[in-house]
Amino acid sequence: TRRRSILTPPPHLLDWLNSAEENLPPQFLMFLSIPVCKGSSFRHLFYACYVWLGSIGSSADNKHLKSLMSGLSSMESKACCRVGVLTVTYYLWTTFIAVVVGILLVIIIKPGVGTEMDSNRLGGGPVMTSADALLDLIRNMVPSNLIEATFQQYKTDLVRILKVPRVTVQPNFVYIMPDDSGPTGRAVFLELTPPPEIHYKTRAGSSQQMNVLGIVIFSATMGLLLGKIGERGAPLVHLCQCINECVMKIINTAVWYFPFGIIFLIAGKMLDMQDPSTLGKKLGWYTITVLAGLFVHGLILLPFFYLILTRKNPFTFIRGLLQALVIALATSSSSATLPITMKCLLENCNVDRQIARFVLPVGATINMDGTALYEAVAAIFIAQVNDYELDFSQLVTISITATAASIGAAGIPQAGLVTMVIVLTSVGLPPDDITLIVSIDWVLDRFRTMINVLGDALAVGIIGHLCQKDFPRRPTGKSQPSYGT
Ligand code: DAS
Repeated sequence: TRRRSILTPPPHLLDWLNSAEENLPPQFLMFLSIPVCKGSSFRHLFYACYVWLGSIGSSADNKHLKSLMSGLSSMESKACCRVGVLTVTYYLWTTFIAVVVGILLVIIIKPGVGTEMDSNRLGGGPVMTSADALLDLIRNMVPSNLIEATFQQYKTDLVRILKVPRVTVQPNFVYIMPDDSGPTGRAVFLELTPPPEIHYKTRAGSSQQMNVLGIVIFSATMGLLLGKIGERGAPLVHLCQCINECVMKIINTAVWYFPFGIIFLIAGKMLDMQDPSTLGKKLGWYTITVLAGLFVHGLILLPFFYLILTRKNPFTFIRGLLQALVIALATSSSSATLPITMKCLLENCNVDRQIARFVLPVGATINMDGTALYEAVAAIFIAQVNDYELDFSQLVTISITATAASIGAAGIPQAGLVTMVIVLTSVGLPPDDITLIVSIDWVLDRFRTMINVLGDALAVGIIGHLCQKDFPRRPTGKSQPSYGT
């Protein structure tokens, strides 16, 4: 029998978790799993942070967070911490290397130099030093006490609306005690991510979730503990539907006008140039620089790391990932590709299920080598177009903010273009200069998404190989997986 790890919940709770995991939201699993873990506070914290990271990455697809959960809870505690620390270290290291590759290439190729942009565009505003930018980045990561005040207000409102004696606010959850009977009372969880939802057990025992407003209005039909409004809530329902219609109308109209807006933004930038005809040529060199960087990092450096660390042929492993790479190229979304990547790893690359379910969801969240490289190149390209000299400290700032921005980018199309604002503002460049590169971004996004997916998958192969000895023996006598034979 396998020695129970301190992170493994008691068997009956683990069974309940596995049975409930199909219906419950990932944050609930994290919320519930922390109290059942024993052991040192560090392990608690590590476990919670790790699962939280996975939940961000997998919230688009709950089942991957649940696979992360079951991968975690079935691992020995030492293995769990070793794999987790290795994973985060490897991801940060490869992302930083990608940024350095991008910076070196854009400095050597100089795609944006010689555009003679109207140089007085950058002056006038307050000069932001690199230190300011970095401190600003850290300050913005720390939630302001506004959130705390909001939580407090929320608690007061909830106690009033739901007519319950007590409400406990957790990050992302509000734990509502329907009566003062303590934890044995019928717990109702309120998820704070909009629209706020309530998770509860109906009399039939199945777990349901509905928008708070929906429940308060329809509670008569749901027989819930909340106040009874029923038909009297019909006007409010109609109002919500009208508001929803208006919002959709506004969004659809705005989407129709986006292409025209982009054209005029680009035209405005070209008018700032002494010789607008150079923009096309510069964009061509910029595209070559990004693609060269992605090629060097994705098909030379990452396979080299794989070869050095596992002593196996990396291209055999990559061949097993072709389906996932094609999907990444087609969809420009590493989150949408996640299930295919998992399937390729398990079926073609024969990696261990526990490792794949442990490493991949977090990689889809925090590991975007292609995006980090692209943001560093784009920021320096924009500086070159503006004839704006960057000193060494600003290059260091770009490497740090590009790494941070790639961690914050979602696995959806053109997310990297959005988070690039962080990088540009950190070195005093005008964020609206993104329009210089927006026309070519939809192409480059596909290739950087491929490298993001490739980086995550190779990490599974490498970490699985390095932590092979940590895995509990397979009771069925199945041979241990071989990584990328
Ligand atoms: N499209 C993003 C992804 O899915 C990458 C990016 O926008 O930079 O990984």
